[in-house]
Amino acid sequence: MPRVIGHLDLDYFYAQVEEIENPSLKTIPVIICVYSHRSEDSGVVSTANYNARERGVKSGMPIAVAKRKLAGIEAAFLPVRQEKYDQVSERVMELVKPRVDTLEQAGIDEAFFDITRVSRESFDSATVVARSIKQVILQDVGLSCTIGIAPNKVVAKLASDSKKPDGLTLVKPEDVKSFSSSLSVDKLYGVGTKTSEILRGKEIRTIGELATTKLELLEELFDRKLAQYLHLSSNGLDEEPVTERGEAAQISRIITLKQNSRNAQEIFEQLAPMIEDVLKKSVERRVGFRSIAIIGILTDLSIRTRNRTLEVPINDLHTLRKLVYVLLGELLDGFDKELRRVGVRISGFTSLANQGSLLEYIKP
Ligand code: DGT
Ligand code: CA
Ligand code: CA
Repeated sequence: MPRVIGHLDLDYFYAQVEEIENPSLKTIPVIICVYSHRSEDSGVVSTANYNARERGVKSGMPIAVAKRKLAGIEAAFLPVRQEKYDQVSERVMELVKPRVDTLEQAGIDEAFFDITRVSRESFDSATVVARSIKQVILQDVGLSCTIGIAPNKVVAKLASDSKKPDGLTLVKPEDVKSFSSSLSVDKLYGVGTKTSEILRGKEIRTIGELATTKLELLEELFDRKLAQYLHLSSNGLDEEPVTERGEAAQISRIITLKQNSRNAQEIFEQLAPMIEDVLKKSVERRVGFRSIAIIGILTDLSIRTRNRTLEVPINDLHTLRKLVYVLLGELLDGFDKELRRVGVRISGFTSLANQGSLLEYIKP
């Protein structure tokens, strides 16, 4: 059955969130930094607005290099505010969900959606749906985003990547081949530097070249699953469903304490309903999780976290409560100030239905 699938990606996400909170930033380079706290400028650029990108600033670049590129220019270097971006992300997903058949969050600022039914299989109605999604996100949270619409996830992602920011690109079934054939192979969802290097070794640079490469050759270069995926996806074929399962990258709840405190028992009592809450959400999604974090906001508003990643996923309240209690103790050991707010976050989800998914298997 033909499908109508979308991929939505928020534009320069962390930096844009800072811009909407403080509009005076819109006219200057904004660089969101992950400080490693080893020395003043040690750390890397998480993302930057387009003003900064035009001056050569890129994600992953050392902060010191970005500073050099912007020497003499008024620019804002801001620390990552994860909790804030998580909240905005959650809100965006809430806005999109009722407008689509199925929503699958694929990262903090992106999601796949299936609109086969709401668009009645028509790419013209799909345009209307996509515009309304862009509109509601802009009106409600103030963010611009980019959407790609295509017959499947792989091509929808190629479509959204093809024109940013504030893009809307439709690739109808009959245009899939002409749209993708000249694109570089590393644009394919799941193809990282390692895979594309191996392909380059065989003079396969574009998706079109990959599409005409014999499956047997690909099977000599890669394991079978990856070879098949490369063969099909380069030919514009992808049956991967949009699933709500494995939805968000993380689930978190945070509260403000009735009064500032550093008494573990007292804090834990107030945190307990939040622990139950995140667990309930993971149960609803039918996922287990491997990472557990506790987040503390101190009286001076600085943020501290402690986390633990387990070998095996868990999904029971008893274990989660025990771990959170241990983490809370470790968190409090790290400073002498009182806590003002405290939260719990789980991530590293794995499906309990345990259906092996190709795209899970080859994480980009
Ligand atoms: P875009 O989509 O090109 O307009 O720009 P972004 O910033 O939304 O980029 P995207 O979608 O790849 O990533 C979403 C957010 O994830 C981004 O706002 C910050 C964070 N992020 C992306 N790349 C990196 C990275 O290399 N390091 C760190 N720490 N964070 C990153
Ligand atoms: Ca983005
Ligand atoms: Ca993204």
